[in-house]
Amino acid sequence: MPTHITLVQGDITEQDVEAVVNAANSSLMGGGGVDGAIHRKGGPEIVAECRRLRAERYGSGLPTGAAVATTAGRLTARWVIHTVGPVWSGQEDRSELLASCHRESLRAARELGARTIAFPAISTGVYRWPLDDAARIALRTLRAEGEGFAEVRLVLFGQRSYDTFRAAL
Ligand code: AR6
Repeated sequence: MPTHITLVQGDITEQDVEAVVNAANSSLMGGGGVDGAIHRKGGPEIVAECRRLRAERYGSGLPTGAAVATTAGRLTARWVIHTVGPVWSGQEDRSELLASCHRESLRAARELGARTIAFPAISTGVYRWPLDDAARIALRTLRAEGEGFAEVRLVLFGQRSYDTFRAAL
């Protein structure tokens, strides 16, 4: 069965899915963009669990391309999957790390038994990855690896992101 991928324009914190993916940084302690919005709306339970994960498993931080799940606190979702996207580099090809974020997030969600998952456009904000390239990598990876999910949703913030992903799809 092909992966059921949907695109919506909107806010990742308002999605009625079981797992939402956070475009985090390796500290897992929060930040701006998607990360800030998720922690603000999800409340302090999320950062409390992140702090525990740091202490117990990721002393030197969550590596780029890896993913780990926590509670979703007050969000509608059941879980937040935190992943660390690569910072865009014009010199070095880091595509495999961006693909890995998508693959590892699906894996973490699958392990929890989630059937629906929503992704933001990882690395395309603070980390400056060009939207069209990020869209191709995200869609290719989700299509190839999203088997078994009832829905894999991409949540795009703003018209330009949405249009770029729509064209890539
Ligand atoms: N819902 C959906 N998409 C959003 C939302 C939202 N509420 N807010 C922003 N976007 P970014 P990154 C879009 O910067 O590039 C943080 O400080 C945004 O327009 O959130 O992976 C972390 O702590 C962009 O297209 O993530 C890290 O330090 C996309 O989401 C760093 O930023 C991703 O933008 C991670 O940078």
